[in-house]
Order: sequence, then C-alpha cells, then structure tokens
Amino acid sequence: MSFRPATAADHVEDVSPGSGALPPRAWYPASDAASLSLNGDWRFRLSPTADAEDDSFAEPGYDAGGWAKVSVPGHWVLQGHGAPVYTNHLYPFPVDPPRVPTENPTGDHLRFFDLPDGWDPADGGTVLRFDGVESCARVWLNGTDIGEFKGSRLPHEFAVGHLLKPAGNVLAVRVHQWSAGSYLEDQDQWWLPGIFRDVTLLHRPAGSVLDFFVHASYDHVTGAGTLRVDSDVAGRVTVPELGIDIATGEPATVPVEAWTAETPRLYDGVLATEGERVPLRIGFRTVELADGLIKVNGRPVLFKGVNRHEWHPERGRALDLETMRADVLLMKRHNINAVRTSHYPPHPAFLDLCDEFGLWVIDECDLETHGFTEQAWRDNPVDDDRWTPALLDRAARMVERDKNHPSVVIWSLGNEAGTGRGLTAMSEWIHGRDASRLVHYEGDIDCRDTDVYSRMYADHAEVERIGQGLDGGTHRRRQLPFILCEYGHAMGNGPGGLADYQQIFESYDRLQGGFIWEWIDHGIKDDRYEYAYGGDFGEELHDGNFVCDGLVFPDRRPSPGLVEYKKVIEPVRIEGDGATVRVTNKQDFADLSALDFEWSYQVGGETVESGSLGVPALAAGESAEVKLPEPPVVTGGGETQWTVRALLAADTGWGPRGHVVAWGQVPVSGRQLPSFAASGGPVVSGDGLIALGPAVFDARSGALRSIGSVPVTGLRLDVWRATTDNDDGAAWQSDIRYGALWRKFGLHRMRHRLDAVEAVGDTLTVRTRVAPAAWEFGLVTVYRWTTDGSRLRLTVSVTPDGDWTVPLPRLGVRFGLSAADRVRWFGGGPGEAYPDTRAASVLGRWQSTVDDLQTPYVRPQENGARADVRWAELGGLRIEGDPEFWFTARRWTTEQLDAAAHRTDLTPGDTVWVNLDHGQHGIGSQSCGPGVLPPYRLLAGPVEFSFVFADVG
Ligand code: IPT
Repeated sequence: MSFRPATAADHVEDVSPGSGALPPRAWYPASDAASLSLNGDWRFRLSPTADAEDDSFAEPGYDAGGWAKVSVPGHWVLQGHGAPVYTNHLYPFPVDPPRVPTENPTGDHLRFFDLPDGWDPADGGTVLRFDGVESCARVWLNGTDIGEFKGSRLPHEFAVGHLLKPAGNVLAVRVHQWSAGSYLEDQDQWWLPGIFRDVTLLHRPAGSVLDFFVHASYDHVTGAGTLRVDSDVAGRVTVPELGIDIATGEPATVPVEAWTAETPRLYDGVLATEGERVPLRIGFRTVELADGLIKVNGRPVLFKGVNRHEWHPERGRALDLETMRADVLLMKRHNINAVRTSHYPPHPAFLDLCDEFGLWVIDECDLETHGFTEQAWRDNPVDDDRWTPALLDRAARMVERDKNHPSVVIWSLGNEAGTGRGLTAMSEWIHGRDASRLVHYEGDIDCRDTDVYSRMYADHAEVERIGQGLDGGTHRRRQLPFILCEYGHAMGNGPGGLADYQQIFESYDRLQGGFIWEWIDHGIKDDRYEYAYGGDFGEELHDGNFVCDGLVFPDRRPSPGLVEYKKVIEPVRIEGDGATVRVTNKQDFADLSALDFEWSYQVGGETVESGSLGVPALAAGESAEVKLPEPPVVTGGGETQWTVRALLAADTGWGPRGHVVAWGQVPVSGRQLPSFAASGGPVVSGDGLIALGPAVFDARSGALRSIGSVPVTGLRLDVWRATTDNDDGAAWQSDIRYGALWRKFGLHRMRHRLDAVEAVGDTLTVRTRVAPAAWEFGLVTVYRWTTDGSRLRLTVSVTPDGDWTVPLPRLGVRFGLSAADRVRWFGGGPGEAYPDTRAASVLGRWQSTVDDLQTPYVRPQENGARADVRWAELGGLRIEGDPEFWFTARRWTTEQLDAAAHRTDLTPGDTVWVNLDHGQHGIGSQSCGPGVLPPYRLLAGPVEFSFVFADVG
C-alpha cells in the first residue's frame, strides 16, 4: 500500500507562478477611483504543515473568535508566531526542487470588511491587490477560491467585483512559508513569511484605466521632450505646465527640463479615461548604450550607489512610507546617487520617492537560486524549461509594475542565479517590452543577455584592468561599460579601500561606478541582545552576523562607513595648496548653483575666522582655481589650516540650507611640538618605588603607577585588536585571512618578559621582549621615561625579532585610568577612522564622552579609533604625541570586546582602557571582497614613537 498525504496544497510545490491572477500592469498610488485599504489587524492561525487544517476557515460564518491577531502588512514570525531564519545562500530545507518540507509553517489569515458608502460593486469591477506575500498564497473571497500565487515581492491582482457584498465580506488568505517559489527566492536575508505588503481593494469603474506605459524621452541636442502614453483603455493625457493635451498613443514634443538623479524634474499630468483620472508624474529622460557607455540624456553617468534590501528592525520587510522616505533622504544627504533594489522589486512607493528626490535605480527582479551553487548548479531552475513560465511571470510583474518610473534606468534579471535559458528568456522578453532601458545581470559573465558588464567584489587591480580594457572576455563584453553591482562590503567596521576604488572609477571612462553592499544591517530588535542576527533564534543552519553588513545600523543611524562613503563620493572636490583652492564639479549634469561655499581658518584646530567664498556656478565636470582670502593674522604660532565647505544654498526636499555636501582642508603651517628638555632623573626610594618628575613607578617591574594625581595601570605595548569582520574574512576569500593567522600566532596572548629596569642619568629605561607562547618571533620593546620637571615623556622603541610573516593588528601602548568620562582632542574626528577608512576624518578640535567614542557595531569588534591625534585630554591627563597617534578609549578591555557576541555582552568596568597607537592595520573589505591594500598594512619593522603626559586635572 502506498500513502501520500492529501494534496489540498499541490500548487505549493508546482513550478507554475499560480492561477487566477489578472495580467500585470502599471502600479500607481491613487486615482479618483475608490479604494479600500485592507491593512490592519487580521485574524490569524498558524499550522505546522501545509495541510494540517482544511479550508473551511474561508467559508462565511466560520468562527475565528479564538484565533490570534496579526497586523498586515507584517511577518508572523516577527509577531510571536514561530521564528525567523537567516541563511546567506544555503536553502534551509533539502534541495529537491520543486518539493518542500512537510514542516511548512502555514498561516491562515482572515479579514472581515464592509464596502464604504457609495461604492457600488455592480458599477464596473473591483480588483483585490496584494503587493507582497511570502512565499505562496491561496485566496478566497466570501468562500470562493479566487486563485493562488507565488512571487513574494511582486504584486498580484484578482478580479473580485462579482463576489463582493456591500457588507460582511470575508477575505481568507492561506500563506505557506515554503513553496516551489522559495527555490527562486534564495536571497541573502531572513526568511520571513507573511502578508508583508499592502492589501488593497480597488474599485474599477466602467471605462477605468487598465495598463498604461508612459514614454517620456529627452533629446539632449534639441532640449525637447517627447511624451507618448500608450494605454489599454483610450483616453487623454494632459500636462498643463507643458500645454500638452493629447490622445493616448499620440506623441507630443515640447521643450522640457530633463529628469536626472541630480535634477529630478517631474511634470504633473493626468491620464483620463472615461471612468478614471490617474495622476502622472512624468520625468523626461533617455537612457542608451552609446560609445560603449551608459548614457542618460547624452552623457555618461557615474553610479555612486548602494544596494538596498528593505529592512526595519521590528517589522522586517514590511516597510511604512516614513521608513522608505528616511532611506531616500539619508541616501541623498550622503551624496548617494543610485540604488540597486537588491534583490527584488521594492515596495512601489519607494520608486515614487526615487523619482521625486532623484536616485538612479537598477530595479532587480525577485530571483535568486544561489543555493544551487552547492551542487555545481545542477538542476538550477533558471536552466530548466519547466520553470521558465515562472521566471517570465516575475520579469513581467516587475517591468509592468515599475515601467513608468523615470528613476528606473536599468532592469536586473535577479541575483546569483547561475546561468541558463530561463534568464535568456527573461532578457529577451524585457528587451522586447521595453527598449528604453538597459538590462543587467551579474551572473552573465559573457554578457550574452545583458547590456552592462557587471561584477561583484572584484579587487582594485582587476577593476583597473577592466577600466583599461585589458580584461579580455567575449567580444561583446569588451564593448560594454562596467559597473560593480556590489563592492565595499559594509559588514562591521569598514569597508576599507573605498577612496581607492573611487579614484579608479574616476580614471577610466568604461568604469561607471558601483553599489556598496549594502544599505542597512538586518538586525532584529531583541530584548536579549539589543539586535539579533543569524543563530539567535536557534536556527539549524545560519550565517551569523553576515546579515549585518550595512552602511546604517538597524535603527538607521549612519555608521562610519556611510560617513566615509559620503566623503569619497562627494559631488564637489575641494583641494588646495594654501593660496587657492581648486574646486571641481564632479556631477554629471548639474552645475554648482545649488551650493554656497564657505571658508574657515583654524589655528591649533580651533576656528578663528570664517566667511563665504565666491565660487562660480561651474558646469558639470568643470573646475576652477578659487583664491582664498588673506590668512588672518594670528599670534603665538601653532598649526594652521583652511577648511572649505560646500553647503546647500537653500532648503531642498532632502536637506536643509546649510547642509554640508562636500569639504576640503588645506594645511598652511605645520605642527610645532612643544619643547621638552629633560631635567632631573629617576630617584629610587626605599619603598620599592621610583620617582621621576610627576610620576611614580614600581622599582622592580618598572611599571608606571601614577602621573601626578592620576593613577595609571597596566601601561604596556599592545598589538592586539578585537578582530573585525573584515579581519576575520569570509571563508571563501582567497586573500590571506589575517584574523585567523593572528590568533594562530598568538598576537592576542602576547607575553611581556621583563629584561631590565635601569635608572641611569635622566632616564628610566625598561627593557622587555614581547612575544607569544609557542613562537620564536617577538618584539624587543624598550620604554624610556624622562621628565622636564612637570611632565613625563615616554619613548617606545620596538624592534621586531625573528621571522614576522604577518602584519600587526595595531602597535602602540595601552593603559587603564580609574576615572575618565569627557575626552577632548585635537586630531581627526568627529568619528572613527582607520588607515583605509579615513577620508571623512576632519582635522579639528573635538570632544566626546568615552561612551560616545564607541561605534555600536551589532557584533562588537575593534572600533572607535580617532586618527592623526596631536593631543588628547581625558581623566585628568593630557597626552601629546610625537608623531600624531591613533586614539581609542573604552570602558572594557580589548579582550572583553573580542569575546562579545552582542553589545549586551559588554558591561562597563571601573577602568577606562586607553590605546595610543603608532599604527593600525587597515580594514579592507575581506568579509566579502579584497583584503587590506599594501599601503595600509601594518608591517612589523623597527619604530620609535613617544608621548608626553601631563597631569592637568
Ligand atoms: C553576494 C550576494 O549577491 C549578496 O546578496 C550578499 O550575499 C553578498 O554577497 C554578501 O553579503 S554573493 C557572494 C558570493 C559574493
């Protein structure tokens, strides 16, 4: 006898996209036709399998009084039913397409509603629209099965007018977490089932709009725009501002201002059919592949982009309009000009915001089959004709929904899906449907189906070779422009090396920029951990904090990586030599008329004078030498510099007047170190102590005890840092992963052997050898202490001994202070910086609390260093460095930081631990990408550096 469970849910494992839905069409927010949002509280029941319950719940009269409630849009696993699962590319179920596990969490949803007054279901029709349901749904209205669908981040509409009643309607939706569709949705993100986008009932009066396609091109030679709106239902198109009043299908050519991401000029229009008036927001622009370049309105564009997943720390991918708007405003304020909607079409309202505020968009289809890589891509759905209808359905749902957005300039077939005939079919269909945009897909290395050569995480040297056209490849590929659809992996501290990439992008026409991976950390707000990541919900398979790799923290606070990126991609470059500054407009379209310029003059980091600077409204690409004023007369010497800033001249939709867009600093006179003349010398007293000026040392160990009234503990050489995600690197990276090597070589457990304490002449000398157990290499370290009577000077000499094959994480001294809170310094700030993440570090006077010096990486790791510090004051000590140093202070040790998995593991102790580093190893991007470039590696070599300490308490 054979037994197979009842197959009420056969569609779940069917490769087809579904049945019953209407053909896809353009999405628009609101027209004069009535609509009813069905968002809100829904009744909810969770079952462990797809067929645990029959479908009687969909019948009118079913008593769901005992059911739970969930909010729609939402994910049930974030509302106390089940738990989220994070995997990067592994399928969290056996790979046996299109079969899914028997354990298939299934959420039955019920919504009861009445029609608003005046809505006559008999007049025309009514459409029920789902904007996003993960991953498979069957829908009943008033007991009638109206169809089922897959394609989680795509809209599905059903004609329901014939089933509606004026009152007492019952909408029933059964959602399965796993379906055949899950095989196509293996993006690197949390698996989050649920009705996570809006559900809307749309009245479709007789003669209302069906689908329409706004074609609005721009001729950069004549300055004319041509508008033609093709519409399934004939009507008229009016654009009052342009005097346009034409029939659908008819073109009109008039002078216009073009739409670009820098100048997002939109014209309001209306498409009026007999039964409906649909508002249009029209942007005229022409995208083309010309001279081997992506051109918009005749000019090549440089993408300064970011990959954006939809994320909210409490609501997952159920984003409200305010959150979407926050993303767009943050991007604009950080000079970002492009978004790749990795790896699925976003909520459609996001694209309206991109149109309005100006962002170039690569709109990506909801497709990724990455897990098949584990089986050498065997049985990959994109190379199996049975799946092609599902792939074409996804392509069509994206293109039809989003085709009227001027911001969308490139369609992307999906991400990490290998190669196959299904992708070719998608590309052919898209090219046929919309010849006005380009097609992207990174996995197509030969560019058979695509118009852009695209790669992810290629290192700097390779990108440079591609820029030079020396990368080979197919003949077709050699003719195409290049973008890095992912680079600069923003996981934890970093990414490093962005300025180096930007310099390469700007050196070769073929390189049209890139998109940082990624916008936001997908941390889930959690009482236990502050933010949870993979593994925190007991997942069987997971990829840990690889899901936290964004430029903004889960709460959207900008990380130092975003601040760095903002500086690296600034639209104006300001450089100089002292008497003049060279101002370059690095935009592709706009002139500088939207910006004011301002100079300021700093002495010792403190601004002494400032004023406005006249800069011509340079056209895109132009530059000019602008004379600076006579420097203010200052007495007393000291280090001086100019700072020139470019600010918004007026309020804009995304930033207020005075918002700093770009800046540059020009040194004038260099640093003069205060003189230090050693006087007196160490005095050994009978009680086992050595006095030296203001300081007291332990006579046997040579350990510093205090400076004046300030007790100091544990001062010694330090080479260890709590490894960053980039230090640790991803397992598949080919570069050396230093995090693991450092641990193997014991740099986190260095031993300090005391060789001598010598109190001779004016110097107290402490000789040591610092080395790890088991290894022969070490650092011969000598501390030399002198005083000028009131201050204390420490000179540290380090001489590597033996065969050092790895760079050092850091090199400096660390010590503990018993009380410190406020910190003041003259150096780089306000935020953290490392050798290859220091473009945004502004030289000046800064202050902070110790707590605010910490950067809240979701998984704790090295953070918070300030670069180029001349002097710092904290805990009653003033520390002057020769040369400048990297400054870090925290309320826990490096060892505690290193051991912490979440921020909640860090509890402040009584001691503030201070690191004064002569060197830091760079950061790189090896959590997914290249390691630290050679100039930023901290190689062991003989060095000497010193600090002068004074009790200023
Ligand atoms: C690449 C993916 O496209 C992206 O979704 C994300 O997983 C990123 O890596 C890492 O965070 S794929 C990888 C093989 C480089």
